[in-house]
Amino acid sequence: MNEELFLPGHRACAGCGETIAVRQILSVAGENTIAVVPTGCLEVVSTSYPETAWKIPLIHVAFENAAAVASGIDCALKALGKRKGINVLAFAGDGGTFDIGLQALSGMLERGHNVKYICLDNEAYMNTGIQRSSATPYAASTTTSPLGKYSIGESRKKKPIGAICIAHDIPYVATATIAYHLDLKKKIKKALEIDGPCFMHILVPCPTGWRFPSELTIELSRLAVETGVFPLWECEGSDMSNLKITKKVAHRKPVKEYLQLQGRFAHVMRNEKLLAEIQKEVDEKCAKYGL
Ligand SMILES: Cc1ncc(C[n+]2csc(CCOP(=O)(O)OP(=O)(O)O)c2C)c(N)n1
Ligand code: SF4
Repeated sequence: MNEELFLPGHRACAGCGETIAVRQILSVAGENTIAVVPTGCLEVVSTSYPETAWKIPLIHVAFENAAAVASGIDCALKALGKRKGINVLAFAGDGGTFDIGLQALSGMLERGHNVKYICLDNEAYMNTGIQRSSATPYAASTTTSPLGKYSIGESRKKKPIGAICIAHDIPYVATATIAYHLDLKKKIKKALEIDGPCFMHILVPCPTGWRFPSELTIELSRLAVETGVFPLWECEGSDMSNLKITKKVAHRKPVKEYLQLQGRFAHVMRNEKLLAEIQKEVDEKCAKYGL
């Protein structure tokens, strides 16, 4: 294993999935890496001036343009004749990826830059107070999709970001989560060996926003896979039929086991109809993926 490149002493909440993911990724990428980090929890907790948790070069960029700045770094390194052996990684939240950064991401993928774009998906805008994003799952209660007399929480389904990236016909798209760290690291290694754009969608549980005890972060990231809520797969090229499941689940657990540990779904536990609806949706998705 490489030396630790994301240091302790940062200001993330205990059990933050984002910081665990960054440690796992940097242990593979190594020190010849430039990180591009837009505004969001990761940037705020790890770069409070004059301190930094990062032992690699990092550029903090605006919320919407991680992919554009990473593209520029790719071009600049090429122009300087220094492109070989340097990894350019963009680390953005789901808000910075699914929503406001989507246009820049699409441009970067279309232009074919040699950037590995990593979306750390905690399923809401956590840094500014747990507002819903287009990655927020159906029925989750957030501050802008709150549970109420006439509301079940989030009313829309999660945006299929992986399929959107695959449609750009890029070399590699994959999902991962921190409980399956070997799967995650293998995928990062594979992406880094490719000369072209890659997109990694990483589920990172957030104790504060999902409302669960800090020590359950890894347990929840495992249950997301074991229940079929977040299947682990990889896909090379634009053909969705090339999608390969990297973690087969022999006996899928009921989705209730995942939801019941999270305060944002507490109301779902009291609503059998809603729970059955969510289970049905997960079953349909798993059938589609052949899980
Ligand atoms: C153009 C713009 N709009 C809004 C903001 C305020 N803002 C800063 S961080 C953030 C939320 C970040 O959410 P996400 O990308 O999901 O990352 P997380 O904090 O959840 O890791 C928002 C809305 C901003 N900095 N710039
Ligand atoms: S709010 Fe969530 S994502 Fe942000 S630092 Fe805390 S645990 Fe991490």
